[in-house]
Amino acid sequence: MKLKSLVALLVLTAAACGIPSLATAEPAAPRVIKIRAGVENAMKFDLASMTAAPGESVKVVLTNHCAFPKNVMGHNWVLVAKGTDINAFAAAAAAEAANGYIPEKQKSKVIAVVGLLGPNETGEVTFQAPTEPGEYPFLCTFPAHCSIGMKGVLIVKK
Ligand SMILES: [Cu+2]
Repeated sequence: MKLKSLVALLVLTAAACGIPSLATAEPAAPRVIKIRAGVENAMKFDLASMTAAPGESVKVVLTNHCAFPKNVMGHNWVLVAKGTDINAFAAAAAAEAANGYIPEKQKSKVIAVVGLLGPNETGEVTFQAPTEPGEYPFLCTFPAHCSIGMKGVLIVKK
């Protein structure tokens, strides 16, 4: 009895102080989307299209199945703003190995990145899908991979 009233008092106090209860403070767990890169050493992702609701919390987990060393055939995953010219983006990225192939001057177009991975490495990124519906391209920015087809699209729709 005493414990119950103590708990009730604490809950009331928390509410009075504007402290959110645990249930509302806990953010929703992100939805996990697994992508495999470089299966059978092909320069592509095994997922060319994915969908998300506007503002949805998403976790992309990228695994590199390619056998070649990172500096020879690394793979990353870069999600960019709607309307980005990905060929121009990839061309600019190719010269920026020191930045993990993220073009410094086009950083503002980047929504989410899983950094460059070597063989059998896994990386992840958690982000909020854009709130504006539309098609958001993603690509691998390792030199030449995008032009060979290592790209896809995130479709944001209600
Ligand atoms: Cu790649």
